[in-house]
Amino acid sequence: MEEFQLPKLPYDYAELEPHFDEETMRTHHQKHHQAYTDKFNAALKDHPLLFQKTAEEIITNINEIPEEIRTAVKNNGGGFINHNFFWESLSPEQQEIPEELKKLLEETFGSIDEFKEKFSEAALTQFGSGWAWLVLNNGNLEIVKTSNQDSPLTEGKIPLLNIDVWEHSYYLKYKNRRPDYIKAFWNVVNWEKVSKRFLENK
Ligand code: MN3
Repeated sequence: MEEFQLPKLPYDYAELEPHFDEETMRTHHQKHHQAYTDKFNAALKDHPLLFQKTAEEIITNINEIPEEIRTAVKNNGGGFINHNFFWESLSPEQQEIPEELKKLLEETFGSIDEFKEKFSEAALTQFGSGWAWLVLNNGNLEIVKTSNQDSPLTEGKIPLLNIDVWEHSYYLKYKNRRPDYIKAFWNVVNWEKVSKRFLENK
């Protein structure tokens, strides 16, 4: 039985400074993400066959998970994959949006600025804890929000980019200023990765 493991970050904790601070990155990864990983494994331990699936497969088909562990798996397995996805969506290097994705973003939202505005608005207006996402839904780009650790995968949508708007992702540096954290996010988006996900799933 191979348990799910907290992945290493593809950059150092301090590398996203000054946008995302080192202490937040370290706590977010080593404490919060580790806790989701541990609780996800704990929820699955009496159902060892589930360890043969990927975490994404488990969350995509959450309604097939035994009822007695479904909520724990949804919350902690969701937390596990949403954070994996978030870390990989970030980069210390400022990146341009690759051409094909850029074109579709412009066609869909009017301009890159309008896309960023709408995505930021979704992140800002997610009430309480949750995430904002850019997804592919039947080949169309859409901005969606999810509560808690829910994933668009459960609704059959393909995630391309996400932002964590749980307070633990910004409170140490930005206190209650979620808008400043969202603004900072645009400096650390890994557009190469977002584009790769888009090209693989379009
Ligand atoms: Mn988080």
